[in-house]
Amino acid sequence: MELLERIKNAIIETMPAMAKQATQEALEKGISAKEILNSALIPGMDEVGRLFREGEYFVPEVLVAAKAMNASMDLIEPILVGSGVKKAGKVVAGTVEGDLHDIGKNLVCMMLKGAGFEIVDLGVDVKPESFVEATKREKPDILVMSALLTTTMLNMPKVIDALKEAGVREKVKVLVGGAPVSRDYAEEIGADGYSEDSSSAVELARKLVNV
Ligand code: B12
Repeated sequence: MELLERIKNAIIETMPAMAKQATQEALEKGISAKEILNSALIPGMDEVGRLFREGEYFVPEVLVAAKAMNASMDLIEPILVGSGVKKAGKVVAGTVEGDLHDIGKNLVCMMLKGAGFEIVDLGVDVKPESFVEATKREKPDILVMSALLTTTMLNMPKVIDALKEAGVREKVKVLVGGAPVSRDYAEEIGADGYSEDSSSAVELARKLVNV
């Protein structure tokens, strides 16, 4: 579909205004928000990742590509999230300390919100003590942690330890994810769940709170 290609290319070519316009047109033509996400935004960002890995793109290009993805996500979020869904549970979410990547975490939050979860988003670079404070304050059913760097995923077990020290580990289910995180790693650090993408995160979250 030409419009999906245009959205994807707007991300790859780092053009936020074009991404927004093409997304608007796609929605008006009846292309679903889910299709825009899965067939244009995610493949577009994957390609940006490849160009970055191969040294063709540098951080500034990736940042503008992320802006383009967000410009499109702003339009599809209200549709994915829907309205009037009954509350499935409460989630506190954040990207772990030292890590500024938030696109994946935001997608997971968006999908969970769409499935009826109430989201308290702590943002990026979240210290273990901030996860603990939020767990005590908000009393969530699920704590979502995201990490995109092999170095920062090592901060996930620190959060779990801090929850234990504060005596709240048993009060919340811990769900981890992000590109470098694996099922084995999740098990190793004692998380309650791992999933590789935002759609399966919803299924898992539902299971964890018995919805
Ligand atoms: C965009 C991006 C950036 C942007 C981030 C903008 C933003 N607002 O997020 C900027 C430019 C800031 C950036 C900076 C850096 N980046 Co960067 N970045 C990327 C890039 C290209 C895309 C990441 C992304 O958004 N993907 C799209 C989303 C949708 O995918 P996702 O995050 O994986 O999330 C999905 C799943 O993982 C899962 N998920 C995510 N979180 C969670 C949580 C739970 C609980 C669950 C269940 C699921 C889940 O669901 C999501 C949707 O399906 C990746 C390459 C890549 N292809 O991954 C590199 C990449 C992650 N970055 C990398 C690096 C090295 C850096 C820098 C160190 C570069 C530098 N030299 O400065 C800095 C670090 C900054 C910091 N301290 O965090 C490396 C990491 C290497 C490693 N193994 O550690 C990568 C892999 C690129 C590479 N191959 O070299 N980056």
